[in-house]
Amino acid sequence: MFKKHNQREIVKKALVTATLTLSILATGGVVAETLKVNINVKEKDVAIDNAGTVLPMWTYEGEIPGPLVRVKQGDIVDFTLTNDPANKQSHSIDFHAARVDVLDEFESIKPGTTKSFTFRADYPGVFIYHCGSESMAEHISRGMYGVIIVDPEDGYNKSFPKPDREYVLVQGDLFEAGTSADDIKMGTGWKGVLVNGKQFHYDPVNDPNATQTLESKPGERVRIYFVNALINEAAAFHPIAGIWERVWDNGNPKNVSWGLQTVEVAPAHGMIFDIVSPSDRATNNALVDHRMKHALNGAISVLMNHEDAAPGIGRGDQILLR
Ligand SMILES: [Cu+2]
Repeated sequence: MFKKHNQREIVKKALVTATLTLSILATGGVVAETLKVNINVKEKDVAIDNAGTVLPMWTYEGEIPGPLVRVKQGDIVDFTLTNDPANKQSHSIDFHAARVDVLDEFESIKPGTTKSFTFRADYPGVFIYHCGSESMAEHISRGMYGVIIVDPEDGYNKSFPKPDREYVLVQGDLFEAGTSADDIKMGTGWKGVLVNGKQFHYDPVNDPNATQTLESKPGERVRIYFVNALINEAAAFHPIAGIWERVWDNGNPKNVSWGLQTVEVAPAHGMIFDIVSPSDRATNNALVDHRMKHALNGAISVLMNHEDAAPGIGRGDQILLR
């Protein structure tokens, strides 16, 4: 039924070992693709700040967040999870973009085993995936989360315009090393917020070790795919010195809001935020989780809007900056 078409890498930097097999299925003029995605779970030491401080984390593909998966609405995801034989824990994956059986597809698997399943990405938007194994609080907060973007089958149009730049921002928790699963669940031992795996990842103002910022040219439409992987708390996402031009709840083009300042993003939820900077001058924004204990413990990202913005940043494989 599915005709093998060709092979290419999905977001080459993000998906280290995952490969993507494209198949074309023509049914009544509708073209869907089957995308093969493989993700390996690795328990390993990972740097959680710009100074290179490492902690023992649990990861998808050794990175926090895990590989960015991007498909189009209607595509079939042919997925395989591998729990590395060197791991100690059972792990699993829960794709919020999938409609399946929690007891089947999302079951936990032991080290040295694999689990394969398929699902069709029926709803457009930006979705989290995460580990659902016991204790879910510990597995998520140790880094087991990532993002799947499902681009709408209708593509871009006047009400869902094509962005000039795109960035993925994922917030996750940081706990003291050695915090028990019960304490993590209740928030004891909480230290701060990781943005794409590091505190103040893109904030050289608050962290002299930060080397990256988000960038755009004045007047460009910048689209932020924001996912909140904090286990217990909502994020209050706000662009300091700016206004969200449009916000799409869950990233679905049908759920549009205009001209918002601060938007609550529930735990394990995602939204799309567009910002358009003034076109006649260079400006900077600080994209923050406006809960002060979040912002001041890591959840600030600088967006620089200037003529010298690097042409490749916010495009292609540079929408999730490692
Ligand atoms: Cu896990």
